[in-house]
Amino acid sequence: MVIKKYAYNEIMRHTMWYKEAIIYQIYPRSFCDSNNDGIGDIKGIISKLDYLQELGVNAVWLSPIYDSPQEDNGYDISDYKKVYPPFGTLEDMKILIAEMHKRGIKLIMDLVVNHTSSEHQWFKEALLDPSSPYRDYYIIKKGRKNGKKPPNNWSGFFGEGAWERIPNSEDYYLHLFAKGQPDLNWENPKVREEVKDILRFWLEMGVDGFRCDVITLISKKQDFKNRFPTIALTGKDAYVMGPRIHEFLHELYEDVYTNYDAMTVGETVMSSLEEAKMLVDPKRQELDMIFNFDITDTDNIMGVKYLYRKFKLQRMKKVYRKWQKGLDEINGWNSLFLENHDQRRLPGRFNTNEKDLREVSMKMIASSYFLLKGTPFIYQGQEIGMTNAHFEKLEDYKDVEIHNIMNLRKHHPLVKMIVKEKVAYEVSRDNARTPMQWDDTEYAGFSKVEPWIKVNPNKEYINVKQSLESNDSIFHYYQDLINIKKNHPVIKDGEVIELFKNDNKVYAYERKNKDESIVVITSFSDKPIKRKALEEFKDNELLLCNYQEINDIISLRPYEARIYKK
Ligand code: ISL
Ligand code: CA
Repeated sequence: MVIKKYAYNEIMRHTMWYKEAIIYQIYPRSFCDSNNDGIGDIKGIISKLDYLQELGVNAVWLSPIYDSPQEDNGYDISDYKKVYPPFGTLEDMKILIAEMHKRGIKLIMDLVVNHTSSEHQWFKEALLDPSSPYRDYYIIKKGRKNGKKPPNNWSGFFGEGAWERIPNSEDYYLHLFAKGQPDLNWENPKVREEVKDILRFWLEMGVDGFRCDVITLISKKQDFKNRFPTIALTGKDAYVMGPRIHEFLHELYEDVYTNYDAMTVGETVMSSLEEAKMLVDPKRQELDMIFNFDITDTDNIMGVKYLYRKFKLQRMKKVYRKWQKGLDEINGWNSLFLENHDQRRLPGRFNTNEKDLREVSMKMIASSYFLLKGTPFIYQGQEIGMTNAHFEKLEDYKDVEIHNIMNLRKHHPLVKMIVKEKVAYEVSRDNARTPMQWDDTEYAGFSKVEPWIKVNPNKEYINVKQSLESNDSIFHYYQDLINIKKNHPVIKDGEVIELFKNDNKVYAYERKNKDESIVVITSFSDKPIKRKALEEFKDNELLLCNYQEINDIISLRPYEARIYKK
């Protein structure tokens, strides 16, 4: 839908629908396979829209469906205006959008424009002919020592150097991710025009917004000098939050987003709160929301997921406190998430339980983040408590990232010492990418043939069919949380007041405005605990609890969660 172009200071360009959104993330390769070739597809998604409607979500973030050689499962795009054929066609996308809109569900596309695939026509032309105008679409520099060494010492995200030599030349191209993902040169105005053209193409088709992949990496310091070597990501001070990031984002906003009722959420790898505030300050018109990873880094060291550290609830509380308050100060909006396609699954993480207390602890952790201020996200399978894959053989893992890291371990004793094999498996992104478990049949109802990645054998008892049948399933608990969010405006705009602040086991908060107050109490303890202060709630209405009933007001059973209306 095209709406009128708003003036610069009219920040109501948006209906700000994203503040009412509950967003479900779909990883298309693993969601539902309609034609039984082992790979999920768009028609498969269409067949499950009623399920999403039943859950109650009103927006979907769809991981990339564009044409791609799939070196990084679609985060390597070879044609932005074509659908990856095994996923379907543009016609299927139009049907998907129409069917979603019919059900009151908006569609947010993944926008991957820090890099393209090396199979993109632009890159092919750039390599074929050094005088091609496409050469300047990428970051191509002469190597040192007549091309024997890369232009500088930067390293990328998948455990490799960030440069790849162009065959038969002294030149190298920059790739912060896999070799097949050359970085685009945003300094070139033509590249920015191409991006705008892609955005308009999809907005005209009716999509409602974009999740902007690694958007904080698009501007690079232009000196391309060596940087101080670090264990991971040498050069990050030159390529994270580069000098022109704000200018580039505002340019997209001005030239494209102002014409549509679209929202943007940026994946802001490694940006500080101060930087994030600039990105989402509505007055600056850059992004509407960002994904920050401080919460998912509470169980690792320095943001390196292979360096596991024991989870402490206080650390998590501190992060929530910091971001809830921080963004409020500038009227910015938070995103709330615990899982996505790059993260390990929740059961067993953050002190929760993967075994007998899985259900109750999943409901607890759901309550802990869902009703904070911001837009909650649910990653496919999270709503039924899907778990890590626990594959024992490397060959069962498919992600380029884990294969790179295991390869590095083979050749570098230091990496081998630092990254434990078991940890590498536990944090592998494939844990989130096993087929969605629809039922307990051989391939979990995802497909009738063997899927591209193995099904988790626990589909026997963790699956959608069972979750829909059982009244007290995790699915129904999410449904209840969604209803609370929808029916109580205080969850959208109320203040966030932290309770039990110094408690090492209980995370609790109140959402409060002039009309109402809702209190969320969650115990991260796997043992029963008593808290006298709970006495205060004895006359309050209990909106939701992850146990049948409350016998003793001051006793919290393992992982108990309560939501009161005050
Ligand atoms: O997944 C990570 C580490 O295991 C992250 O560092 C991740 O690479 C980073 O958050 C960027 O992620 C995004 O861009 C990547 C893609 O592989 C991820 O799937 C995507 O979410 C490159 O496009
Ligand atoms: Ca298929």
